[in-house]
Amino acid sequence: MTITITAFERSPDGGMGLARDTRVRWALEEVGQPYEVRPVSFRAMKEPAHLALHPFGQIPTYEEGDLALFETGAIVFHIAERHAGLLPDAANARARAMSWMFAALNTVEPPILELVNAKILEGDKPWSAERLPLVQDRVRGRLNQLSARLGNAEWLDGAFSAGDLIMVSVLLRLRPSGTLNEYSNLAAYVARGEARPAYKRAFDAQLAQNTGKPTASQ
Ligand SMILES: N[C@@H](CCC(=O)N[C@@H](CS)C(=O)NCC(=O)O)C(=O)O
Repeated sequence: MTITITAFERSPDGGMGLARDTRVRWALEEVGQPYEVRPVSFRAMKEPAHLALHPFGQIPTYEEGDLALFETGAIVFHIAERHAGLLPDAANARARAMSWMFAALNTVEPPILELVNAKILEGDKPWSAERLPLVQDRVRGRLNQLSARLGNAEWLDGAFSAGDLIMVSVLLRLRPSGTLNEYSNLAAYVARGEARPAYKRAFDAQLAQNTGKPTASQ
């Protein structure tokens, strides 16, 4: 059955891979599932046809036969459940990998998004300079904890899993700020994620879509 995802027609990041379709593409590449992409404009995202798929008018969405999903956590989990390669077989290890997926989305991503918003959406407000250090401290608080837990390990809990896929995707959003480089183990962790062939294919595909240029692997 054909899998179709939606992505920005033109991502605001110009193809840096920070839009959330990249994590879904990455998951599909990891498990070797082909997929099609339906690009949507900002206007189309808020129109009834797209709102029927995504109640909040966002990307990405995922369609497969009768099934339509939104929210990257749910989409990646669905992919990981149905195909080998992203969740361990052992029940407890599987549950722990899911803990990391939720931790990435619920505990690590919110302060990172707050930082992104503080810079992009609130940077011109008179109180912005005063607030920014507080937001940055909240991000560093989480990164300190994550860095301490990861230590010298390659991945968060044994073999690479959907938990790492989401965590690396979330941390990548920090790259433009330079904050990631303050944590050498986290920077190396993200680099390991980016070095995975499946990530590279996903990244190249979204870049090609955003620039209109095919990449070396296409
Ligand atoms: N929690 C959602 C967030 C989705 C989201 O914020 N998507 C962004 C692109 S990365 C979007 O569509 N932004 C445009 C908008 O909200 O109007 C998920 O993980 O899927």
